[in-house]
Amino acid sequence: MSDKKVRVEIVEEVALICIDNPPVNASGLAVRQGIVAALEEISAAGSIGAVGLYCAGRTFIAGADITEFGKPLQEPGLPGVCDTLENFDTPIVAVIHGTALGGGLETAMGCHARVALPSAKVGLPEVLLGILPGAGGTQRAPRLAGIPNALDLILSGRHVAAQEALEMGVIDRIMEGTPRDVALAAAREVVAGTLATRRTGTLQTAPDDAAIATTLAHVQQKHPQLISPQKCVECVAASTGDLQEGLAFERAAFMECLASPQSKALIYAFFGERAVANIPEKTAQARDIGSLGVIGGGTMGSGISTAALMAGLPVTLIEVTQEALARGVATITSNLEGAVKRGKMGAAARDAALARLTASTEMQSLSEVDLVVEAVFENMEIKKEIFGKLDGICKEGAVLASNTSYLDINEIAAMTGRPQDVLGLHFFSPAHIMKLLEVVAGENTAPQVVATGFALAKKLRKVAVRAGVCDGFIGNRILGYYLKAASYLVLDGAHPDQVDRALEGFGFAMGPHRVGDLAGLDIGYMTRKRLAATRPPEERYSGAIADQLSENGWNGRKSGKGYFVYDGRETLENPDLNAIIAEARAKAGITPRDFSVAEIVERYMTAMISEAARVVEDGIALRPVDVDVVFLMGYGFPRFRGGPLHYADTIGAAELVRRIEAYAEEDAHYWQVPDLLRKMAADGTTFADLNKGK
Ligand code: 3H9
Repeated sequence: MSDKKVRVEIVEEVALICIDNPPVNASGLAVRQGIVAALEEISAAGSIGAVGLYCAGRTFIAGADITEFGKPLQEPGLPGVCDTLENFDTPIVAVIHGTALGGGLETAMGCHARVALPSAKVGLPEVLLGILPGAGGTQRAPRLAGIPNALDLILSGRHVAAQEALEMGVIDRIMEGTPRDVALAAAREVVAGTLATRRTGTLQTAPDDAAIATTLAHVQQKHPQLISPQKCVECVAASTGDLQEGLAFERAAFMECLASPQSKALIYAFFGERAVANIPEKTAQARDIGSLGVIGGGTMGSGISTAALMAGLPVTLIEVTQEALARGVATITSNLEGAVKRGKMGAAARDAALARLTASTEMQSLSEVDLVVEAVFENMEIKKEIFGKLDGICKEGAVLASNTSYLDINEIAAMTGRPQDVLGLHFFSPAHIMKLLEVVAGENTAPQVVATGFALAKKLRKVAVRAGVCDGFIGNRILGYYLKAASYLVLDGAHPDQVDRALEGFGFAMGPHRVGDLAGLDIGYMTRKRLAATRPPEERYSGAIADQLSENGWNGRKSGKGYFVYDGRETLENPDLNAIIAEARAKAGITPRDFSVAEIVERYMTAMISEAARVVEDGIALRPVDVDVVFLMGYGFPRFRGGPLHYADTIGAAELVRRIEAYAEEDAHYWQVPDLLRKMAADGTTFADLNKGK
């Protein structure tokens, strides 16, 4: 087998081009050069009637090689390769298997016909990386599929199944077989005249000013801060005229997006989600997980059960009473129903998932399961009792996990005679939807058990991040710290609505007070009570306003009232809130002052970054990127800012130290410069350097 990334095979009157660049056939320099060389070779061979272009391995081209972005472009560039394909004298048919994404689909659209295997998918996901299809995609997709379909593909970035792509006009035919066999058969059909070919660039895009105007308005309203969605619409609008002009317009827009901090952050996030799998335990052999036990049928337990059932695992759900068990089963059923409605599964798959569920009030039913997740409420004594029992019930080698979001895994593990089998699996609510899983390694957790946590996450289609033991692990520990900053802002003079709006303007989906109302203010209330005894006397109390809301029974959305009042889908002002705030300020002897939007964002973000730096410094997170992924996937951090520590690099350690020292003049207990940040400021390192192990 040749080690060339692009190979040519001549079979009688047709030529086959095979791209072979594992793992995903990204079109890096060698692939681009190889395609051009392959076309030259085919030209030189003469008397070829048609060319079939396909890929080896698991997928068609997954796009441009993202690792080349930011480096000087080496010719030939992908736009030029697509033009060369389109202008080639002999018709070329692209054969798509796996996924043809971004530059991959653009390559296929540069060919003269497209055939897909039934299981193939196509998409233009560039917008998710803060860029746009920059190799002719914004010009060729509307020519093939019309403006509305092209806008849908380019702005959603979704993967479209072959059948839908056929209906859209993006592909021409669906054929079964191996990619090579289909390429050969399709090329022969081109020669025989039974598969039509044409140059995409010669087609005319039908103008659709209404679709352009509506989409532009929608994009500006939904993503006001994002550059690339708006540029995508402008490029598609430019596809109704001359092809070369449209391509030049697209090129300029692409380069502008690529140079933006937004695309750098989004590309960082893409690689970050994969980098977190690089853990010390990655070479350990994960244990086989063929079945799951879940203790607790509340929101979390039911969500975890749903996720496992949807992934094809049998689940045994345990509750203390028949009534609680019935409630858990009802929640799981309704979760699965929701998945059917969202198109995530069909009715038959839902029925099969439910058939995999066993419900029991006997812990003994867990004796044969491979992994147990305890998901009862946050009470150390109850958890300890459960783990003590599990130790006596579960088979040897079973993995015993707690879904605690704060508590000490080592203390829980110590209740068993097998602490090496115990770890934390911290799911995020709703657990069948949220993609984040914190895998918490205790001091005695065996490497295979940590690896098993990661393997389970993969099975459940979640992104696992490794965390060490501390109160709140990575995410909730940092959250607990910066929520105090938000409370101090309100105590000192800002209004909760003003704080929320400032942070929503920064890019958070919701400000902290709206999130608090959504999650339930009673959670924070109970946590403050739990930690009251450990609060140092010099700490300024931040919970006075939230305490009063909870004590009034106003726990947020579920009670119709919290920081805001909820009337159906409407969020209104809470008319009693100002009096509560005034009373708390008066009690603490505070004269309120004004805060600008910039100062609110600055203080809140500096607090988040400080604690995130300490989490890295303490080794709770392996690297800064682990913190970033937790925040992007679990805490609604704006993806286009890359995560708190990627964002921190845009400010710089020296400026962050300066800010913290200035704030410390008001409150030297809360605002302390993390050692790591001070060191970084002194030696000029960045969090990006730490990610690279520098
Ligand atoms: C583009 O095309 C721009 C053009 O319009 C214009 C140009 C001028 N490049 O995800 P996986 C790596 S922008 C480089 O775990 P899966 C990935 O990091 C591009 N590397 O596999 C990982 O490495 P590692 C538009 C890439 O089976 C390994 O491959 N395209 C690229 O779960 C396996 O990946 C996209 O945005 C790449 N393009 O999923 C598609 N793609 O093993 C991006 C992947 O070291 N890719 N890698 O961690 C994907 O969505 C998924 O990778 C895919 C496979 C669905 C293809």
